[in-house]
Amino acid sequence: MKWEQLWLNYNKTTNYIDKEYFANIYQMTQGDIVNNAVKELKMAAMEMFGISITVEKSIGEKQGIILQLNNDDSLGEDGYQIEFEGSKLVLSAPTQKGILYGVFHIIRQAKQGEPLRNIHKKNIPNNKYRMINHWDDFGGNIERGYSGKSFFFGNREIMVNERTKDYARLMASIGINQISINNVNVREGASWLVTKKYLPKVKEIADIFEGYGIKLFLSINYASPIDVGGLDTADPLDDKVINWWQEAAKEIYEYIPNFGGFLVKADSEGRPGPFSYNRDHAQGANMLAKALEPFGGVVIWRCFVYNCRQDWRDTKTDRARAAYDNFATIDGFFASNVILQVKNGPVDFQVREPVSPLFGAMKSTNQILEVQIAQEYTGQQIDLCYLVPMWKEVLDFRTHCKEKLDTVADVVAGRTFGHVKCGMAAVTNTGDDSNWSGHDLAAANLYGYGRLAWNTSLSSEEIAREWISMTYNLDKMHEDTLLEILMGSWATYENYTSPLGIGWMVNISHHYGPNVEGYEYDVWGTYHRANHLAIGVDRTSKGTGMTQQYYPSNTRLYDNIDTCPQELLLFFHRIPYNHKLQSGKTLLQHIYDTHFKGVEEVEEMIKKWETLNEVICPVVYERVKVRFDRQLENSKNWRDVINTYFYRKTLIKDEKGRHIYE
Ligand code: GCV
Repeated sequence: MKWEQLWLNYNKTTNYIDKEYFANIYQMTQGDIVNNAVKELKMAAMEMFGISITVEKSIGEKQGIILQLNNDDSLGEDGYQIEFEGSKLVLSAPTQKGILYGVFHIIRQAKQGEPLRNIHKKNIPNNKYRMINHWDDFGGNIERGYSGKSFFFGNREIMVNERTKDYARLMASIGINQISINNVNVREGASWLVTKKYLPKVKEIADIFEGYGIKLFLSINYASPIDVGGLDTADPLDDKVINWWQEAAKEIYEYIPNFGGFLVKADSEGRPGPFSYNRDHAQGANMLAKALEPFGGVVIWRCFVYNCRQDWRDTKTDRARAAYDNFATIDGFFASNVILQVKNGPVDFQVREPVSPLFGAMKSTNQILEVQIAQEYTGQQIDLCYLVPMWKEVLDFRTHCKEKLDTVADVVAGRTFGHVKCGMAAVTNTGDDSNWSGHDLAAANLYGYGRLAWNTSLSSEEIAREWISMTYNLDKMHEDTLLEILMGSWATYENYTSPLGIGWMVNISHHYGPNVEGYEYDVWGTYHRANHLAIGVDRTSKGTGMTQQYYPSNTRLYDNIDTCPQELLLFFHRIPYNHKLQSGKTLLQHIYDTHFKGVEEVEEMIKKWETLNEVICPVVYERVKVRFDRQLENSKNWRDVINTYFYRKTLIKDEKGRHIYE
């Protein structure tokens, strides 16, 4: 199957002021990564300017780009510096990786038509870990995948080909430096990936990744000592188990010396874990950490641990409390090469959630923020939902764990508590579709995640604009149109789906389309408890107490119905339909209005897209158009299901007299 090059499609650029720099490369350091960096420059120079680059190993007279190592430790492992010296642009870094990132920066600058002299001198990523998680199954399907099948696995075989390389290039170009290739739900024989049955082939992927500065991780099955090793236990304190993992780690590093480590989903949604042996998660994680430690590996341990066999009649257990309840009390007990991976919200990647109270709560534990690029609950890459604004809100959230440097961005960058193993991870939206992400515009989320993980102070708009100009050749007016489409899309999606942070009104299992009571009487702990008078779960100090998991000023903010941000009102409070919001509207009228508005906004988006008909290539234009048509149908369905549901519950009519089905 053919695949596209996304933002690395270096189409012709005319009149670029600094193109002469691309004529000569002075490559002062050799190695796989820097050689790949030079290949990128060659490709870009040829495709953008028709220039065939000359590469020399010593610095000559002609205008050009110098690539060299430096000793500037302040740049860290991945940072770089770009300076001008006479007719030369000097790109230097302490590592080859830094040079690779700098090269992609130069190409980005040129592709956007920006003069090279505007490049900032030093560029150091905010986050040390900028990770991608694949939920690719060994059989080739992708859990929550909406863009085809896996390009790593098919039929329990590992695939390594040109696409693997193009993928590594794409990821490196946006600064990704760690990738876990298999699903955290380790099944279909994927437990065996850590054994010599598959390691030679995993190594082939790891080698390609390494050439682009990326470390490979594997998701592991906590019960592997039983399922693979034939032991009778996976108890982390059992010597046989400890030994089994130590031997497994040794073998992995014999094949892949640069192996990153393990990603672990334990005691979650049916996955095995230390709870089965009455051990806590620190004991569970530390055992693996010890096995990896001699080789420099890390354990990334997910905090998505909750009771998924709840009784809907039980109003005491609150799933939103679970991650904090399970982990905050064991802060300080984790080994230094364990990193806890925390989902952005306390529940599960809904279109609107508060920030997880675990951020800022664990002062002595490395933390990674996990977001979901795959649009499981946000339209499944059929509906458009540009997610960078959501991630920005999460990163900018002030935890109040300290007076200063207390945002989530500070915590996961290590600025708050001085953690060194931390950063961001994201569940990817890629598959083997020719455009990688199903919806062409969903590639903005993939691109945006990488750029944001590198530099959390970039704005959503800057990132969107950059992605547009890297991907399409549009004039300013059309670029603005596409920007507007992207920038409004999260709010639009939120408008026509579940209101004010209540979440979950989706069809069960596959999670697309409305089903208001789909999860209501089920076991997953995701209840809205609507009756004819009110809706919502009281999570305040008077209710489940979940608000008390935040630092006091946030507890107060959320506890008080008058100060609680409106968009989270139904997450934290149980509210009667006639409650007046700050806008002066009743809750019910707000629900009706946003749902009518959401559909109108989709219609607007489509009109805007249609103005791009002549300027976007026909294949892409049509692909997106087809998805927009489906989105319109979906939004109408949501509007009508939600409005009808609440009308039937309350028998209160829409003030504006619009049509609501009875
Ligand atoms: C990989 C949600 C998804 C699951 C996913 C899980 C997780 O529950 O629906 O498909 O499993 O999150 O993050 O582990």
